[in-house]
Amino acid sequence: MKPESAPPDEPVESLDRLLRLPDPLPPCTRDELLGLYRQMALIRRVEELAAKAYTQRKILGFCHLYIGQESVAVGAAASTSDDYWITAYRDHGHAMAKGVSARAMMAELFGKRTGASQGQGGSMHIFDKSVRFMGGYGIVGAHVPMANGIAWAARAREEERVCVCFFGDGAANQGAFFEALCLAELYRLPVVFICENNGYAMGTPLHRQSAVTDMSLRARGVGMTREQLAGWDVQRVRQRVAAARQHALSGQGPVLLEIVTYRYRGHSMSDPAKYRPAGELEQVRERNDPLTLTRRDLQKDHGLDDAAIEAVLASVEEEADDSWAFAESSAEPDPATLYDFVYAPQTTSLAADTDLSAARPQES
Ligand SMILES: Cc1ncc(C[n+]2csc(CCOP(=O)(O)OP(=O)(O)O)c2C)c(N)n1
Ligand SMILES: [Mg+2]
Repeated sequence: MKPESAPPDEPVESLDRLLRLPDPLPPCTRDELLGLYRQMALIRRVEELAAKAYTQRKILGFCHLYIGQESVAVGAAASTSDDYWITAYRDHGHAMAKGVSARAMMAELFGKRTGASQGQGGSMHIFDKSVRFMGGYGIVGAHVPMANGIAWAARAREEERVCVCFFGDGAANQGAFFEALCLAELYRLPVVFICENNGYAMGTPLHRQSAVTDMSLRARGVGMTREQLAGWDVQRVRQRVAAARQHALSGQGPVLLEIVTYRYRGHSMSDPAKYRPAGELEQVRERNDPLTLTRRDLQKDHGLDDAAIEAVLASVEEEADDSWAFAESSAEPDPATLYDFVYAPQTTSLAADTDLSAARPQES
């Protein structure tokens, strides 16, 4: 028998391999969908408060908001909650969808000791190994090869887990991205690559970065299975990420999903986003807002009334306000710990570092 890491013998028979698996999950129950709605609303509210805190200089440094894209991270989390995730600097929504609390998120943004990364990472470097959230990274495309390493380790440990790797449309034009895709397919690594195509890389629209604007086509050159889908519908994202996960775990190789979405704010807090064509944002928000669409589904398909939805939103408001108070009252990190997390502790075996439960700092 060939070792698992050996390349396939047969050449790829077709250059265009579409993800043919049907939706694997039963439709969301009422409570599941309400849970997804609440999570999206919480991410949005925490980020709205983060924007306010930023203008008050309670949050310093870079801060890239995810508002508008919530259905991608929340839909993906609904089918990969126990898998590994890695992402770029626009990471607040991913971290929270994967299980980082509003408190740990806000405290990290405020640079406090109780934050997910103990106040030493900040907005772009949220990390929580206890929920297998392997971090946000600031160098565009640089984390994509790391997804291969995580997936390789998961397979070597015989875990039934994939690595879900999120990146932007801009990152899909970066060299490390191509190299990572090439090797991931060659070694049939269990990775679900998710290109969140939000139409812009900083101020540059997609059609001015790349002659090809269907980013899922990046898969063809390496023989990878692909699919492009609209990302506004959280239930659709949940199903298609589940299908991609199933494919990747079956040993048939990784999948590249391009999920089309839109960011409502500028690239970062310092970008007024003057480059958008007039009316574009308003039109997307009107037609495709993930929260509005999910609210509509809850009312139409599950009979929820306005009062039930408003009650959920009130509890979200309370939790987000609480995260601000928690962050504000938390202590700063001890300056003596400044260099503590620059290098990982040395380990000698793959298995030595697998106790995830102890990794998380306590919120107190
Ligand atoms: C290697 C590298 N080049 C340039 C930058 C500056 N930069 C930061 S974000 C960004 C745009 C990336 O856009 P995209 O991948 O679409 O992600 P989005 O911000 O839309 O989520 C650029 C060019 C960087 N951080 N790293
Ligand atoms: Mg982008």
